[in-house]
Amino acid sequence: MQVAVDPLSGCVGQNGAIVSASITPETLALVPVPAALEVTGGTGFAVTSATTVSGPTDATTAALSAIATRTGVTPVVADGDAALTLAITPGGAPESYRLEAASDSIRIVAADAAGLFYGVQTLAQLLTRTGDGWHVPAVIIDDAPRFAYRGVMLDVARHFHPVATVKAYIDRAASLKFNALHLHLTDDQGWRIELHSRPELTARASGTSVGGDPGGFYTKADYREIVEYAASRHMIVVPEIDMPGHTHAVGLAYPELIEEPVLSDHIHEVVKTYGGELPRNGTPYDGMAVGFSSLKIHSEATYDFVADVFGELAGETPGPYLHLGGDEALGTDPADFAAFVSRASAIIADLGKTPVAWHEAGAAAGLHDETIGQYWGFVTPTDGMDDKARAFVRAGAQLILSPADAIYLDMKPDADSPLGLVWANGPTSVERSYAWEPSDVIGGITDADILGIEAPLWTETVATARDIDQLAFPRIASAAEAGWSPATGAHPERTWESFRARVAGLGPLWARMGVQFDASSEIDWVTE
Ligand code: TNX
Repeated sequence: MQVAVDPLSGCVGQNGAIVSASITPETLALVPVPAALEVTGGTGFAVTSATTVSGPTDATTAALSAIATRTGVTPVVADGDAALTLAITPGGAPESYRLEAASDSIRIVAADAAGLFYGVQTLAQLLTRTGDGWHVPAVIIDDAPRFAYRGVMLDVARHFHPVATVKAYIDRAASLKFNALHLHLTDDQGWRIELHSRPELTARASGTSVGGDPGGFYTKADYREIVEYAASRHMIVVPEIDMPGHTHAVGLAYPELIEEPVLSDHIHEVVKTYGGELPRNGTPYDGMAVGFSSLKIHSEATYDFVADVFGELAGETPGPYLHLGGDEALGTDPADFAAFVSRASAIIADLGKTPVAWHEAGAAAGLHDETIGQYWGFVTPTDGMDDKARAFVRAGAQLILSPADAIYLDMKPDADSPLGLVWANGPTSVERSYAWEPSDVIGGITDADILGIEAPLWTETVATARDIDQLAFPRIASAAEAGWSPATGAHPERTWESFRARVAGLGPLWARMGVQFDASSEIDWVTE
């Protein structure tokens, strides 16, 4: 880890605040970079324990917590006039806000509660130590997201992660203005969500994780707690029940629903490389192979199961999306796969929810036309994956982009990393995680066709909260900027050099938040 100088090395003004003369957008640790940022010059604002704050209760609480986390200083809540005022004025773009910081006041005005929350996150990134005090430089920021959907995905099936870890990940993601938590709740290795309609799933299929590690599952109360915690940070939860492949665990509970495993060359190869046993029906699978399991496509009992599972989940999920998986169903005949995802997507739509599916489902002619496609191919598509993605758009729906060789947080950041995989052109450096432009990935697709972006973290090698931090940070910041900030080429700070400098300045905030980030040698980290 390299230690760099304080980027705010301007002169100290009267009240201990820094004169902004030396401040440029690159010296501010703002990620994702705001749509518009003006450094107005003059002294900034000094934050002390006498600073007064007023505004809506939720936003005030978020501001006090953000300021206290960053500085250890807790300002005073005031009614009416205050130095830091937070307000909602409806009418602007969803999630947008304006932040004005001057020597005597800071004002954040937002279009809605989410926008106000994001303005507060920006404020937390602006806070900088000046000697013994804390300072916000004099700036005017006008900010709004490029994409409506900005997601992170956590795979809690390959390794189970407890509620506390999920909440910590929500806090981390929300601080970077992500607004969706996709939970990959089921896979060959385990079923992680309690459902009263299908009690055997958690009773029989939740006990283990990859490598024989302990399993676990979320009770209904746990899931509610996650959903509510996410909502308090302006994030929706997108639950995924992966089907018709990735369903070995279903067979431990309901063997009548599952085909015999298809043991392809790939499966034998994975067993040879990583060890472990070949999958066997009736026995928990704790290896890392994919694509061997399938639900029985021609059994009506399968669709009763699908209706039970999504029906119960729909009632507990306030967000609009239910994810049906559909990836890597290599053990399912293609025509059967198409028939299955068509019916499963219709079941979800009939529940009043919008289906989401991995891009493979785009090949199915009968897929429900509202289904959102999630693209996981490479930045430069291979094997016709872009054609499958385009099919969702042709049907009138949108795409979530998760190009694996840029945004898969489970790829090794460098060859020496003990954590992570490399199959997606890995290792994926911080620079490569930044160097992609959403509108360039799928030919013929424009911003209007893109619902947003999502950074998945698969957890074959990820067993602890620290592992999550190590793989996600700092590369998650690249994903945040791709989802929120203007396109590369449409904003002067959307360059690797600027990003690299801004992320460097986030080190102290992340440290205060308890993020155990990878102190990548690609970044000249700022320390306090
Ligand atoms: C591919 S890409 C998967 C997951 C694995 C991941 C590991 C996609 C939709 N599925 O099943 O966990 O690779 O990187």
